[in-house]
Amino acid sequence: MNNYQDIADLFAIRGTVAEVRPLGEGLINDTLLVTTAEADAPDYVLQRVNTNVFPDVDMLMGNIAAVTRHIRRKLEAAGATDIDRRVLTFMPTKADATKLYAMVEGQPWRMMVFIADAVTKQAVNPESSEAAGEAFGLFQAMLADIPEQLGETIKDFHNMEFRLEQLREVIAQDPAHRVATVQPIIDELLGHAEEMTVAERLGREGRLPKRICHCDTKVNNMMFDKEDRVLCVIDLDTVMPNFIFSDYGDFLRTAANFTAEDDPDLTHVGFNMEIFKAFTRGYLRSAKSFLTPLEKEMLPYAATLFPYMQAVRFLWDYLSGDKYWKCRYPDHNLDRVRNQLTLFRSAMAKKPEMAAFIASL
Ligand code: GN1
Ligand code: MG
Repeated sequence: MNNYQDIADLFAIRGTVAEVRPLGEGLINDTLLVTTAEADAPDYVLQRVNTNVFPDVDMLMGNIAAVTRHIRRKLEAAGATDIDRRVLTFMPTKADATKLYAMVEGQPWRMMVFIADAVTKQAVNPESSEAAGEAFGLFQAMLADIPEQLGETIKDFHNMEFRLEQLREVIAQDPAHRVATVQPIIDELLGHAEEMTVAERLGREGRLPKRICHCDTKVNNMMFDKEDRVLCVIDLDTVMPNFIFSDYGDFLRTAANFTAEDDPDLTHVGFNMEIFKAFTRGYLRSAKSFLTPLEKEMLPYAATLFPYMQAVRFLWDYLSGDKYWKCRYPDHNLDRVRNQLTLFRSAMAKKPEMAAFIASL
């Protein structure tokens, strides 16, 4: 069965399928829009789960079911209107009402309600950063008391000790014979290893909790309505327990860089304090309900941790022979490393200014 319409028919949706066509400008044809014939039935998004990245589909969809159910209850309790646009709704299969995905020729597919009259954004300005900060903080806040124990959909995804271990291993093996060419970068990164793994140590000492995080907090992972208000957070595949630094730090890594993460012109790279301030203001507004003083105090560390972690991950891939990230030219990964290392240095230099701003709020 490779007809999308047949796949769509496996799900217990409201209305009858009228048409299935690719959604968005992505080249990969695994996200589709399913329109229904009836005016009062919603349209749907049909999506294939990438099992190379997410091998445990049961865990993945179990997490998503728990998260969306919990947020829905919170919104209902708060008397929110428009709940179907404020949280994603995944559809059960016809064969098994407890299952939110269907296997088709070894590939898992899922179906969710399409959120009408909504847009995503690619770029941020201070205004949308503040809205994003508030929305991601609210997302964490709503999930702070989720009863289910969520699984790690990508094991050790944002574990800095693990990422450094991976780097040390590939340095020892040097499979692509590139270690000698990047020794100064290796030395600089490993020189910060101790201070950048402080979260893992505090976690072991029981001083830093893991909470449910989104773990892919880019501005294009939220939907806005026509009035530019945030409707909801999407792309829930990486939702898992982590230190809250994941969502705070990774957003700033992408949004507060003056340029793209692979810009080879390092004079463009730097940490943008205007975006930092706006995002932090929004985030603290909604996250203050659950953040501990230590978590709050460590937010500037989080802003430095993610450029650092990304530099380590890109360097690991470069030394491995470019196996994880797609490269458009031979030293693409090395340009990414240099870019993220430059951003890391810039963020490190601004840590005192960040701390002063947070204290002033
Ligand atoms: C990957 O594919 P994308 O852009 O959503 C990576 C992130 C990195 C990012 C860097 C599952 O995300 O962790 O920050 O590349 N996601 C995974 O470009 O590894
Ligand atoms: Mg993504």
